[in-house]
Order: sequence, then C-alpha cells, then structure tokens
Amino acid sequence: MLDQSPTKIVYKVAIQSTVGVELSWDSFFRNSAQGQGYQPPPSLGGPGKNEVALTSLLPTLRGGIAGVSTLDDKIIEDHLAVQAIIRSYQARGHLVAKVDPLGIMYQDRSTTITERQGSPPDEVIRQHKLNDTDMERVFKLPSTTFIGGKDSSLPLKEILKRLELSYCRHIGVEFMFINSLEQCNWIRKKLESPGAGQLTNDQKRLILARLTRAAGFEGFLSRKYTSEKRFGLEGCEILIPAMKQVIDKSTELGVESIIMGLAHRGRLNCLANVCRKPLVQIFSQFAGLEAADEGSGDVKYHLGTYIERLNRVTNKNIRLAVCANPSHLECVSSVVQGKTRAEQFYRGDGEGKKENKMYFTDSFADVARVVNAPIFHVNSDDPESVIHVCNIAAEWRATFKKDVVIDIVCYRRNGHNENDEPMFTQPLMYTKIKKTEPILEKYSQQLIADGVVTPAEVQDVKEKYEKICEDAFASARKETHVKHKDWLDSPWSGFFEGKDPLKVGPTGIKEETLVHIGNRFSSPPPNAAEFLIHKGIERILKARMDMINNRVADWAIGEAFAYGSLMKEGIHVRLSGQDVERGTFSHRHHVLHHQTVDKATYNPLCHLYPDQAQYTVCNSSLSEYAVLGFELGYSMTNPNALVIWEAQFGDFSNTAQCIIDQFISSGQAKWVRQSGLVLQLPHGMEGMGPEHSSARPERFLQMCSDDPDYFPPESDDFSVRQLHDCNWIVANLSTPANVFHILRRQIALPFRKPLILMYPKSLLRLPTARSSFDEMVEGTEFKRIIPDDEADPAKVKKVVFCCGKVYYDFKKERDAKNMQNDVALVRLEQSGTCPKEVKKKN
Ligand SMILES: Cc1ncc(C[n+]2csc(CCOP(=O)(O)OP(=O)(O)O)c2C)c(N)n1
Repeated sequence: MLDQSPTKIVYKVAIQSTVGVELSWDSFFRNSAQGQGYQPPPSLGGPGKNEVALTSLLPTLRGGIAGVSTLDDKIIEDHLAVQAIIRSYQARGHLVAKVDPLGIMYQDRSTTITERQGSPPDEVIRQHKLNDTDMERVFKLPSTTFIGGKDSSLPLKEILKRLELSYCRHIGVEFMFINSLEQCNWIRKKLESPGAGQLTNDQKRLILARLTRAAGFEGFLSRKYTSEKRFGLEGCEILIPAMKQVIDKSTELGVESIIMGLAHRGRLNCLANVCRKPLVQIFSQFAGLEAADEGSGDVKYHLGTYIERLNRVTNKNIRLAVCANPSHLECVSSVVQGKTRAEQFYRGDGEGKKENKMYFTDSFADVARVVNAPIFHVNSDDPESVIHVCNIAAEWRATFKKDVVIDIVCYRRNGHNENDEPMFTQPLMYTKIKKTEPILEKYSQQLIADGVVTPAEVQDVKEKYEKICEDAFASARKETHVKHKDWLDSPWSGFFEGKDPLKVGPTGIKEETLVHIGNRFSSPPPNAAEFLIHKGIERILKARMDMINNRVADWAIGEAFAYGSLMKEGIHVRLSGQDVERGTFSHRHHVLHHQTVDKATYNPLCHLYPDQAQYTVCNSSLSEYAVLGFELGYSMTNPNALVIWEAQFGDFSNTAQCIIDQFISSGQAKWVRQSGLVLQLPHGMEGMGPEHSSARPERFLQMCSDDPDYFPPESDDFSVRQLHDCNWIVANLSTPANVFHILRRQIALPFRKPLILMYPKSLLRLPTARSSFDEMVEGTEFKRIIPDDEADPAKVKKVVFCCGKVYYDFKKERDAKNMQNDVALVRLEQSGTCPKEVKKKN
C-alpha cells in the first residue's frame, strides 16, 4: 500500500535517479536533501558562466540508477496509469454511456464495470491498462477527481466502478474541452461525489406526479381527438418533469423570468403542464372555432403563451413565456435570445441572473462545443438521472452564467405526427419501440418496488388528472369562439389601455431640442484635449455644426434628431447591424474612437440629457438570419423602444428571409403579436454591383397585405387605418425631415407596426437632399407624398411619381432642360399603402 502524496513519490525517485525526472525537480530534491533550498536547474541551452555542461554530468548521475528498485518504478507508473484512466473516463466516458433508451445505438454495450467483467472499454481507456491482478491494489487519488469522497485512496476495482457509475451509466457528459479548471472541477464534483444525484422519496413522488400529468395529457388527447395532429410527446414524457425541475431550481437560485423556444413536438404538453395554460383554451383549439378577435391564427402547435404565476415549489413568482414560432425549426432561437436580452436590459440584469432561456430541439451539441458549454447527454428512461442533470444545469447557469446543453436522448412512440406510419421507414426501431414499456409504467413499478409509493397512490394521481382533463373538455365544448389574444407571448400590459386606437401623436419637436441635440451631435468629446479624434471626424463634426448653425439637417442629423428626441422622451433606442456605428457609408459616426488609446470611445448620443433613455448602437456579426431574429425578439419585449436593424446592403436581408416572411410580415396576422422593428435596407443603383443595387422593395410591397385592392372606408382616420391594416410600412424617402418623422412616428403610433425603410446611399452626402429645421419643428409631420412646389398645375403636361434618390436625378435632368412647367415630380415617400390615395386626390 502506498499512502504518499504525489510530491513524495517524485521525491523518492528523484533522489535515486535523475533520469526521467524533470531537471528543476531534480535540483530541488537534490539540494533539499542536503538541507539547501531550491536552486535553478542547469540550463539546457548550453553552459553559462561557471556552469558545467549537462552531458558531462550524466555518467556521474547514472551512477544513482543502480539503486532504483523495479518496484518503485512500477508504483509510479501504475499511479500515473490510474491518473490517466481517471482522466480518460472524464474525457471519454460519454462515448460508452448508455444514454439510448432503446439500446439501439449501443447494442453491444453493458452499463457497469461489473457487467463488463472488469475490463474498462477501449473507447475510453486507450492505452493505460492495468492487469486484473492490480484490481485489489489501493491507489492514491489525484486532486482532479472526487470519486473518493472523504477517502483519498481506493482500490483500483472501486475506482473503476465509481468512474463507470459517474460517467458511463445513464449520463454521458462532454465537458473536458472547457478551458477553466474551476469549471471542470465543478462538474467533476457534481457527477463524481459519492451519493451525487440521490433523491429523497418526496422528490421521487414529485417526478412521478409530473410524469403522470405529461403522459395523461397525451393519452387524453389521443382518446378525444383521434385523428388530430398534435405532435405528442410520447417517448419523451420526461421532458415535462425536466423542464419543471430546471424552472424550480432556477427560481430558487434567483431567476424571475424564463423565455422558451420550442419546436412542435410536445409543445401543447409544455403549454399545459409547464406553463399551466388553461386546458380549456388548449382544447378549444382542437374544435376549429372561429376567432372572436383579429388575425388569421395559426396551427395550434405554433402558438405561444405568456404566464405569470407563483411557483408552488419555491414559493416565488415566475414569468414564463413560450415564443410563437413557425414550422421552420430552430429559427425561433434567435428571437428567444433577443427577447431575453431585452428583458435583461430592462431589468438591469447584465449577467443574466434573473432571466433564463431554454430551447428544445436537436443539433445543439456542436454549437455547445464551440462556445465551451458542457453537454449532458441523458437517458430519457432514467427519470432520476434526468432530474439530476437538470439540477446541475440550473446550478451551472447560476454559478457561471454560461450556456449549458441537456440532450435528453429519447424516442418517438408515434410517427412524425400521429397520422404517420413510422414502420414504413424505421421497421426495426419501431418494432423495438412497440415492445418498450412507457416510462410512466416503468417508473411507477420502480417506485412501488422500492416502497416509495403504493399502487393505490399511483392510480389516484392518474385518476385525478384524468378528471381535470375531463372537466376542462366539458367546458371547452361550451366555448363558441377562440381568442387569439389568449396566445400572446409578449403582452404589453398598459400599452393599449386608454389609447385612441387610431390617433397618432405629434412627431414635430421644439426647435431648441433640435439645436441642443444638433450641438451635442456635432461636438467632439468634452475632454477633447485628451481625447484625440481622427482629423476626418473633426471635419465631419465641423460640417455638421455648420449645418446646425444654418438650421439644416442631412440624413445623419435627421436620424440623430429622431433618436435623441425619442431618448429625451424616455424611449430606449437600439441600432444594430454590420458597421452601423460608423455607418456602412461612413456617414453616421456615432462612436468616436480615440486615435492613440485602444478601446477608448465616445458616443455623443449617449450624453444628450442626464435623464435620457439609453442608446445602444452595436456592430453585429455577419449572420443576418440570427441578428434580425435577435432584434425582432428584442423589439417584442417593450413597445416603448425604437429597435432598428440595418443591413450592410439591402440585398443582404435575403439571408434573413425566414425571419422576414415567417415572423415580421405575418407575425401579427398569425399570432396577434405586434412589433415596431425598423429594417433599414440600403437601396439604389450606385456603382456597388448589381446585387447591392436593390433591396428588393417589390418583395416587401408584395407582403404588405393579402389584398392589394383593399381600401379602408373613407374617414378622417384613413391614413392611420391604412397603416393599422397592413402587415408593415414600406418607405423610400427623399428627405432627412421625413426620416426624422417616420422614425418618431414608429413610437407616436397607437400600435406597433414594422417599418421597412429603403436606405439611401448617395443622398447621404447630396447637398440638395437636406431639410430645414422648419420641416421638423412642432406642427410638422411625416409627408406621405411630397408634391412638386415648382411646377404649375395649370401648365403641367406630365406628372411623374417617383421615390427615393431618383427624384434628385429626375429633377436635375428636368431643371437642366428647363422643363419645370411641363413635368411635375411627385414623390411617393411611403409606398404600398399609397397609390390609391394619390389617385383619389388627383
Ligand atoms: C427548418 C426546417 N426544415 C424542415 C422542416 C420539416 N420538419 C418538420 S419536423 C422535422 C423533423 C424534426 O426532427 P426532430 O427535431 O428530431 O423532432 P421529431 O419531430 O422527429 O420528434 C422536419 C425535418 C422544418 N420544420 N423546419
């Protein structure tokens, strides 16, 4: 038996032989044996002054080898082998863990070392083998394992057994790629400590009760609605207790709000049993009732929900939201991210302590490896292991504020949907599934056998839930209508209350506000003497200041006026997209960079007023799909914010097409969910190649509304009603004043509507494309049409309707030809909703 610490072992061998011992240790031991302190080892790079070449010492040192006993060598080697074995289990144990409930993936594998008859699997231990004869030998445990609990040494047989139980049973964890030793040790401790994951009888009963609800819900639906698609959870019923456990644990650790993105599978079950959405509302969706409110609705397994309730386990309040999502799997993930980020922002929760997000679908593991997040694969047929992993995951989030993935390996008892026949394509798997006992039955029997519950209790819990379902079913039959609003994932409490639904607030502002914002926006940082800005920026600021002094604004100033005045009114403004801080066309420059101090920046729009709302401007990554989804999610959280996403060039929006089609254009119609998100899409033929010339306004116009000929009834509210009734507003503007008004109008509207703004390029610098302060002061408003002031209506022969920058091209040409009296140029600043109105007025 050997009970020395590793330092002692090295020491022992070091004084006997220097061969194989690192030179600094050799020097340390040699000198300390002689009562001296540490001295540096001889240099390997050739002898220095007063040094003897290392090679010349070797014959003398070798002399010591004669005394090395072979036993000591073996002890050291064996200990190193044990250490390597432990590490192998931690790094590769998951490769053989029995996480597949059907056992198809690992048919040739058994679960424990006993079943493996003592031989550790080759996939795990690749080289450091010990013999059967070593099994009873006791080994000192390294500090990188916690399997010993209070014991610092264990027999090899026991070491292997405990490693198998920790890493190769029903939990397979991938975590050794994480860079932090602290985080690796944290996970090792959670999994390896003797008794880890053991649950009390009460906890086991809670799992059973939750499993009963999960299974009971699907069973009930399958009996009542035999031919309906519901994308049931059968085969993964444990998802419900798992989600509830994550929520319980997270609430206990301080989380107040959880936002979920779910695919179709098990969604209804989650709404019913995790969010506790009233069953009557869920069952009513099966009845195909007419809606009592606006919107087209969507299939039931796409709908979202929002619920605020007391968590009975933790006695704390919790807000749960499931985001509505389209069929397009996973695209809701970025929306959930953005919505969560916004919640964190408004709650001042920079570290994500109070918010949590959960996604449920496949293919997350690879992403997790990239972001250094641990991945827990767990067998869905072992409820207690699943719950153990859920606890670890929730604690991990609370401790390190980092992502974590739980991969519940399960099966699907029915086909893709309940009407599909899976035997067509997966005969062997489904033969096996048919023979596999449902988890509820298995776990009930297990708990009965262990004396945790009685058969009568099991039956009682089942019957009670059945009764709840039956009662709700009876109530649902009495319903005559469904309400789409019951399925909103982001209710804006208070926003609509007491508002005239068709009254737009003023968008013009006081001249002194324009001047104040203009001055700040045109000034260098207050400590300009120390904060060295680029000469080019100095010139830009000076030019801006000249414009302010002349009471005119270019595009960048018009925008800044909108942002600044909204922030003054308490509206948070957020702008994101590639290079938006300076602007793709280098015209915006919201973030000024110190020319000699790295990362020192100054953003004038953040320093307009001491009590202004916050301004966020951030250059984004190059995934339009993800970023646009994120900004949409952000915009859903609070209607009192102007959230803008700007594409580098308008055509780049096509990589985010799914977010545009499935969420932005159709979101309100399907899910009664409003968003005031602004998309700024650079548009115009200006020498950047054919693709970057067009932001494809025709596509956006096509998706404005389902009936292009629909025209609201004549009334004073006509123009607001048009905006209210369309899917989004499309505009191609020609003046800074109009961009100022349209951005402010996003907030002044009594509802929220996405705005698709064709963004100019050459107009950003065109001296004639400037607006006077007179067009932005109080009493002014957005101009949907800008008539031609110069042309005389009595003489005009031709009226040209145009929009955007071509107005300036036409005007230049017309004026050069002196045709002001022949041709009138009318600008349609807001398209889509406009032409009929123009026709009427003319
Ligand atoms: C982006 C996208 N591509 C294709 C589909 C079509 N589709 C619907 S469900 C599904 C399979 C999903 O598999 P999984 O997440 O494992 O869940 P399962 O339905 O098998 O339980 C596919 C490909 C989709 N919904 N979304």
